[in-house]
Amino acid sequence: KAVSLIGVPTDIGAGHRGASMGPEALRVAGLGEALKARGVDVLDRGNLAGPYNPWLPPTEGYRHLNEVVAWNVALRDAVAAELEGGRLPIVLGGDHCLAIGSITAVAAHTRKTGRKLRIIWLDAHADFNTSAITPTGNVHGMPVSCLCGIGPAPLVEIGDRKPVIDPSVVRQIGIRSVDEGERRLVHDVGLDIYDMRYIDEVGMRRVMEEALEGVDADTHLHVSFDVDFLDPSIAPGVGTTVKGGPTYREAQLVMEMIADTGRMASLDIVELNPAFDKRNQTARLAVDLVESLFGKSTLMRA
Ligand code: DIR
Ligand code: MN
Ligand code: MN
Ligand code: MN
Repeated sequence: KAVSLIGVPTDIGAGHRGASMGPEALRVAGLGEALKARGVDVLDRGNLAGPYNPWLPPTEGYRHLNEVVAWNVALRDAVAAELEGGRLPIVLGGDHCLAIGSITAVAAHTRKTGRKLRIIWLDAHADFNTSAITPTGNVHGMPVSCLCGIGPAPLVEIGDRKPVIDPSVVRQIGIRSVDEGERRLVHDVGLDIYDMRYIDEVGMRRVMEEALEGVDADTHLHVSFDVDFLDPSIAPGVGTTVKGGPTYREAQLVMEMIADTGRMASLDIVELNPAFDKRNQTARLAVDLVESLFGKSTLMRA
């Protein structure tokens, strides 16, 4: 198994500064070493470059749209190159607007190779806002809608096809914060959302069985891991904490069940914000969970 780490040090789409320090925090927490210890061939490609965050108010419903586009074009090309070379890209964010570039490359790759795409979106938020309904103008609240073809031209036309994906390939897990207009939109689009209430009612095991249903040998599984998915009591190092998230054990089960499919072929780790963290504990937790994503388990599996 060969992976490439791609650092994307920006907070261009976020509402707080500091996610730009995420890539280094993950390295300091030992992400590369942990994967190597699992027998993974790890190449750290270093960090991509892009525009500085000008920290401006929204214009026409978006903050820093041009800069968001520039970072995502760079990431799209970097992820495409890794997939082309047969390596699994791990995007070290950076805020979640970066999923636009990452998944654009992944979707194009699956079309070229004739594989089915499934996206597991781990998040407290649905990230399905538009300029008309966003309460903030922050593009990290819009990547899923943009990928589904709802958004500004330079973002919805970033791929070889518009829309980049169909909403039916997405499964969102851990959701507990959806904005007013966003609630209507995800309902109309029919987005498959396993919110915290559903997780409470049926349990994480069944949620993951449902979310992974139909994943087979022809599936490219992309995991977009927004660290604010986790309960803030164990993961304080994010800009937008929302109480009532998955516990440590629930999160481990998510990762373990994804690993069991053997189909994960690309991964984003986003929204880690060391400015809100304590002794890098959230980055270390993220590394712990990524080890499980790559097959770490207590006992040998039958
Ligand atoms: C909020 C916060 N829904 C917004 N979004 C996210 O600004 O659109 N926080 N993604 O991480
Ligand atoms: Mn491939
Ligand atoms: Mn989030
Ligand atoms: Mn997110």
